[in-house]
Amino acid sequence: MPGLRAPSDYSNEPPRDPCLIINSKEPFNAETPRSALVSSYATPVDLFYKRNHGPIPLVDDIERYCVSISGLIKNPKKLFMRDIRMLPKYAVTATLQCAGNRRTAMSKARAVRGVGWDVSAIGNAVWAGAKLADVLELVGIPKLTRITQSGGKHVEFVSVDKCKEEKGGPYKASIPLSQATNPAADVLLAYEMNGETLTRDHGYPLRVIVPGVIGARSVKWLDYIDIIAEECQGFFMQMDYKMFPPTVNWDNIVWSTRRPQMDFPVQSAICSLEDVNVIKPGKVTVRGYAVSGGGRGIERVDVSVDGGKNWVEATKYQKTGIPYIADDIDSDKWAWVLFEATIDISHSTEIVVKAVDSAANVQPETVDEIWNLRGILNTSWHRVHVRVGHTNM
Ligand SMILES: Nc1nc2c(c(=O)[nH]1)N[C@H]1C(S)=C(S)[C@@H](COP(=O)(O)O)O[C@H]1N2
Ligand SMILES: [Mo]
Repeated sequence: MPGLRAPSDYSNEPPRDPCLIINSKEPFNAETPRSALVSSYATPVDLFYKRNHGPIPLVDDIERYCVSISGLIKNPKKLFMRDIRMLPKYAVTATLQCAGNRRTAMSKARAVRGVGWDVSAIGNAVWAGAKLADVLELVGIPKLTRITQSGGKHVEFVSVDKCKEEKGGPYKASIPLSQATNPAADVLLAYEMNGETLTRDHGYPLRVIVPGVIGARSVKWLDYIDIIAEECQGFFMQMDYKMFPPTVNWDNIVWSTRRPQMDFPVQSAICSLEDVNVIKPGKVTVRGYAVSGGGRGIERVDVSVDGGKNWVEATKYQKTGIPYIADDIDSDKWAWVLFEATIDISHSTEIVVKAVDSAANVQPETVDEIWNLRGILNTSWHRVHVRVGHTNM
């Protein structure tokens, strides 16, 4: 691993913003405060959630850093940063969401295993770098290839970080070759986030961004790429990040019966309010985010002020002053929409949000029907409680 090194302890961690809400220190897992999450369309890098499985890698010498591409291809190659920077640079606005987002709420229904997260294991950023489809062309794989002549069907991304789940080995994941070689899928080898060089926490010097797919497949600190016949057999593909039915528990689980989760489902959350709030009676503006996977836009965001009996439609936007329309030429298809609804509140109640995506997929009403032992993909209606208090009390 020339130029890129993984420490075996936590004495070399980067500095971090004190406003982050820390869910675990080692490895470092932290999320954005709710109110900060929706104060900008692109999430500031310092406040963007950080999801790690080991100590943060270091670059000793960026000149020596390179990514090797080998496996089931004829001409393996080593690519240095200058080779990757020589390719056309694309900027893709994409929301990254951890499959464990909103896990804490799911664990309240029934215990689950995993790091607890509130509603901010998600962020939206402008990622810039080379398209993976262009990179793979450099090693002789044409655009829109499903299988290489030597039988390669998946693209595996391997990092250097030491993860205990991998028994001290590196984090890895794969995506299908057909997606990797499809320029329209916008899979990037990114070296910039929001116009600046990637920071160590987010994968410096180079990371994968797989838009529309759970965060776990966007491998940080890329070391090498392997073209393989079957999907990656790593822990995070085969023993984690799979959606099991509520009947499966730790005694009867058979991991091989389910596929690794890829696209994320439709999701939304209220961010301008905490779980329990005391407010004055009158007008309240409710703000939050809504996003779906696979490049599906958001068709509608519904807000209820009576626990889900009656609904009003929220206003959606991506750019200020331009109304958002799903699948419109101006919409960022991989990115979230922010929403806003001003409602009148006269008594204590429950405010609820749910979104509908462009394929008319909806969110489930409660966690019960989607509960799973790893606590992933909690996309149930998001609810907050408001208690109306009077100032002269
Ligand atoms: N090398 C490496 N890549 C990784 C991870 C990791 O622990 N190691 N975590 C994954 C998970 S589960 C998520 S949700 C995203 C988080 O990216 P972020 O920390 O930039 O927000 O990175 C993914 N890529
Ligand atoms: Mo994740």
